[in-house]
Formats: sequence, structure tokens, C-alpha cells
Amino acid sequence: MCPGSFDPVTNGHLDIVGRASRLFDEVIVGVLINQAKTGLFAEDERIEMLREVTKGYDNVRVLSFRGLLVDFCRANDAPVVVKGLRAVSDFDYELQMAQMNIGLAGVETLFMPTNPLYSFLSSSLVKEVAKWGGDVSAHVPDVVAARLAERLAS
Ligand code: COD
Repeated sequence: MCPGSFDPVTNGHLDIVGRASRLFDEVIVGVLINQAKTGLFAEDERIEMLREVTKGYDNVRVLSFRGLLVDFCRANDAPVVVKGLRAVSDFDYELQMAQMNIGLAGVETLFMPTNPLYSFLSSSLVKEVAKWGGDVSAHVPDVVAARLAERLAS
């Protein structure tokens, strides 16, 4: 299970999903739908972009979920969560979530060090740069760069 908000998917996310797809028979990309937080992109847009950029991986499926990640893992028989770690700053919170998830349901978390090319990359930074007209084409797939330009053009 590769979970996240993916608002929108970046090359950093994609790197982790691609590496997970080589380690596991089956990978689910789980898109969290958080009703309390409106993202830039709606649920179906995020899923559409993710399906487009992962279509080259035969063993990757994109699904959305609400509520607890461990319940979603259980419902889909996914025993392992794969997370990318960008820096020490990610570790603190990720460790807390990993320990909570194993305590709640025995769901393991595997941490993968980010590709150094993407260690500074996050969806929020990409949105911030794109909002002010900066070039994000090196940081997101083409389909995402086009959607960002379209969405933030006004
Ligand atoms: N390089 C490598 N990995 C990256 C990069 C990058 N540049 N950017 C992101 N990632 C990876 C990280 O592993 C990150 O966790 C994941 O991609 C998703 O990133 P985002 O920003 O899209 O998503 P988040 O951080 O908003 O997602 C958080 C979750 C949805 C995973 C979390 O909130 C969750 O599990 N929520 C469900 C509710 C729940 O179960 N809560 C209790 C938790 S104990």
C-alpha cells in the first residue's frame, strides 16, 4: 500500500510507487479523501492523474479511501505500507504513524529513502511554485504540469 493525498502526484511519489512495484507482486496506491480539507484537485482528478502516470505498471492499482489507513489495508489484504522518507524531518511523524498502525492492526511500514533528486519535493511546494508561475515541469509528470497550468491560470 502506497498511501497519500497526492494533491497532485509528483515525481517523488512516482519514484516510490515504481520502486514498490518492483518489490511486491501487487501495489495499491491509496488516495486519502479528507472531507475536512479541500485540495486543489478533486478526488476523481487526483485518481485520473495517478492512473495515467502509473499505467505502465501492470501490478499497480489506484483506489481512494476515507477513514483509517489500517482499515483500508485490511479491506484490501495489504499487509505492508510503503512510505518514502525525504529527510529526518519526515521521520518523526512517520515513525509515530508506523507504530500506531502496527499497534492498531499489525500493518507493517516499510520506509524507502527518497531518490536524492526528489528529497525537497512535496505536493504543496509544487502548488506554491506553480501558483506564482514557476516552472514545475522537472518535478511532476507532464499531465500534472498541464493540469496545474490549467487550474492556476486564472
Ligand atoms: N520523495 C519520496 N517520497 C515522497 C515524496 C518525495 N519527494 N513526497 C511524498 N512522498 C511519500 C511519503 O511517503 C508520503 O508519506 C507519501 O508519499 C504521501 O505524501 P502526500 O503528501 O501525498 O500525502 P500525506 O502526507 O498527506 O499522506 C498522509 C497519509 C494519507 C498517508 C496519512 O495521513 C494517513 O494514513 N491518513 C489516513 C488516516 C489515518 O489512518 N490516520 C492515522 C494514522 S496513524
